[in-house]
Amino acid sequence: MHLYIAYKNYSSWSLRPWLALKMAGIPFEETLLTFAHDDSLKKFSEVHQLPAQVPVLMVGDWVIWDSLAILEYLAETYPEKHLWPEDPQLRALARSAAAEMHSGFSALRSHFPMNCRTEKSVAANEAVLLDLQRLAQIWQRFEQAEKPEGVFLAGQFSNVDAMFAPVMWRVRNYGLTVSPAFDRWAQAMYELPAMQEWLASAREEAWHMPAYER
Ligand SMILES: N[C@@H](CCC(=O)N[C@@H](CS)C(=O)NCC(=O)O)C(=O)O
Repeated sequence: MHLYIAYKNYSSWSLRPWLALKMAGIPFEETLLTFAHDDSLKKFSEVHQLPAQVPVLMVGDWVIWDSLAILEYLAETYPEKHLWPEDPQLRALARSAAAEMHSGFSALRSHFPMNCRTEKSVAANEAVLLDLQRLAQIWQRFEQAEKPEGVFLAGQFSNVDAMFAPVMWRVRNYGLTVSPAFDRWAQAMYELPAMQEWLASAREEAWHMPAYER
């Protein structure tokens, strides 16, 4: 199993399946393709007839593209890893939130690009404040749900935490405010050895992308 990703410092979509694989302890190889510093992603996408985007998971000679599709594949292929919650209601809640992350939060995503290395205080505009309020609502809904013990959204770590992982970097690194429940989750996510491993790699990268710097 081979995961293709982009810059660890900047590529929020790459982080999601990478973190799920690490947290589940599923062995995989990884290759970093860049899209602003050479044509490795372009060439890869041409060979495999894909959009020039990562993440992409290769399993043998077949291919799964798109972060959420990869997370679904992992959950199906490794049911013993419980990458979605077992309880159907909690699973539906986790999937709803993951899908909302996948298709929404455009203000937060565009105004506060993930940048693991940066740490600065940046004020949120009206549209971003609405996204932050929506995050607080989601966190409250998980707080009120019946779920197993644990610090993650659905108790134990699951795909919904992977989907929101880049939001932790955005909120933390730009000094944004969501809610105390979000802060508890964010601290637990930050302390994960896998997240620290990602951060260490991001810090080692020499690539610099002005469009992702605030
Ligand atoms: N919907 C896709 C989005 C993937 C995506 O936008 N990936 C970015 C990296 S974070 C990318 O490959 N960008 C290439 C480019 O901008 O040229 C997914 O969820 O996997």
